[in-house]
Amino acid sequence: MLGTFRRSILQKPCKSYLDQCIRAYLSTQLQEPNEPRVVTTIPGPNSLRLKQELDSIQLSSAIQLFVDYDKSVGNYLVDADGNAFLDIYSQISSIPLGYNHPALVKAVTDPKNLATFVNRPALGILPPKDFIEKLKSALLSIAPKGLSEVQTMACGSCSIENALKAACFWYQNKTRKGEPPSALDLESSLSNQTPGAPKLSVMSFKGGFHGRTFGALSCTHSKPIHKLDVPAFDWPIATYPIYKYPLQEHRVENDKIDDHCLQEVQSLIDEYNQKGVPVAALVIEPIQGEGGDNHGSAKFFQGLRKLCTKNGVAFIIDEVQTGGGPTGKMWAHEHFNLDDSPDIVTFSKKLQIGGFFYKKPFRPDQPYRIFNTWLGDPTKLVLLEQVVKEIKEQNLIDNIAKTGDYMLKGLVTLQQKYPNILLNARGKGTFCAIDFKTSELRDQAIKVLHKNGVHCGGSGSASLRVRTTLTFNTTHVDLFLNRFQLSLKQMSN
Ligand code: PSZ
Repeated sequence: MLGTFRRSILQKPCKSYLDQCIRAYLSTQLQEPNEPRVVTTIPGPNSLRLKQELDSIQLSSAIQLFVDYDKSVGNYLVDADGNAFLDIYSQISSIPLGYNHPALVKAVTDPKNLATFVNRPALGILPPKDFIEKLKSALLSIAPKGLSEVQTMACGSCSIENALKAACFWYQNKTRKGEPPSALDLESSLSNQTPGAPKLSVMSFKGGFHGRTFGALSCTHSKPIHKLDVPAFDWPIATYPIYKYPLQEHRVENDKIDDHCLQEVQSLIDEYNQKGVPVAALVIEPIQGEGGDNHGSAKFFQGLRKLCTKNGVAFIIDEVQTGGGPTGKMWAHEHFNLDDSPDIVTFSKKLQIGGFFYKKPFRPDQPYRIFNTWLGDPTKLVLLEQVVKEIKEQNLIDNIAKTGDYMLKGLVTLQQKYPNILLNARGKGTFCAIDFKTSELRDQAIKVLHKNGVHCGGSGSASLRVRTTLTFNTTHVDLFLNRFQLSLKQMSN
């Protein structure tokens, strides 16, 4: 595909400046290498030098590597020192097709998209004339069942922020029985007082991650460093089920864990209602991505849907990390066979643009209630349109379901070979993880894997997480498992 496209452009006579740019860019494109290539210590000298330089401008201690994005291709990330890593982390799960995918290069270099890239509009007031067409082809064509409307946003955190606001509007509209807000409501809201700024709460879950902005941060409970020194809402925090693995050997115990967690949700709703801070919304990840790859069962999510309906609570599923195919379905909550859809589903990452799908009653009743300058970015819809086309034409979700099954089997085999180091292999699609006996071992494994040419990351306190693109295939899995086994062997010596 890359080859055909590149050839077709390179063989044409070079007409315009844009043509020249495209040619120059495409002539630098590489094919995926056959395997990782590590030529320096990790991080290499160039990464270290750049990191030092950056540190004179800003805190740079989270930087792992500086990247050569011109040379990175497909599932291979090439760093500033020329090391080519097999990338099983894909920019914290946010690369859908791989680096420099030809369909995206083509869209960006297509003159008909030029004005979209040059002129960033304020989407809420002056959207481009093809905005509806783009929303339909890029977003509504993959909307979760039952959710007919969509609002775009710039990132995951602001999608959560605005989804929470939409839920509060909906809740207060019910409380007012559809009547317009009173003069007192309006006036008191300005000084953060009731009734205009009502005492409402949002339930979230231990270990959950929903972003770092102020409201979202009150729903985030994965690491103290995210929350330290920031005032937080006193909102209910329920227990996310943490199962015993392998699941099939612990059905009865895990079933009880689900029952216990669901009972706790109902008790917290009752408690906060009694306190006069009713629960307007419940927000949860289908798989806790940052908190350690914790998987809730279908039964648990079915129970939550019922409890939310019964108690008049908005049911928000945060698919910022799971949405867009990595679990082997477009939306991870499709694994749960819910009787009724969630009320709101948030997205970002693999979908390139942030936002949320919602049921009609969650549409704000007046303009400017969900609003900001950009409300996303239509250039990301241009990219997403191509991503969705590629997902459909290349059956990428099926690819991930199959590749993921193959990967999980491999992880289980490694876990059996290294029972003193590994446990709890789990996953849906290629959204897989495996635990280490200690967080030190996990951190060491990530370093050794890098030395062996695999770019990866952790989640929770002792998990290695796999977050591939949608083009990851069984050949990539073999390479990863091979390097993982080598790393485990080196760690055991
Ligand atoms: O450390 C961080 O800030 C990270 S590491 C991974 C994320 C954030 N994920 C973002 C995320 C998410 O996984 C879920 C389930 N919900 C919301 C967010 C926030 O999205 P962003 O980062 O786009 O604001």
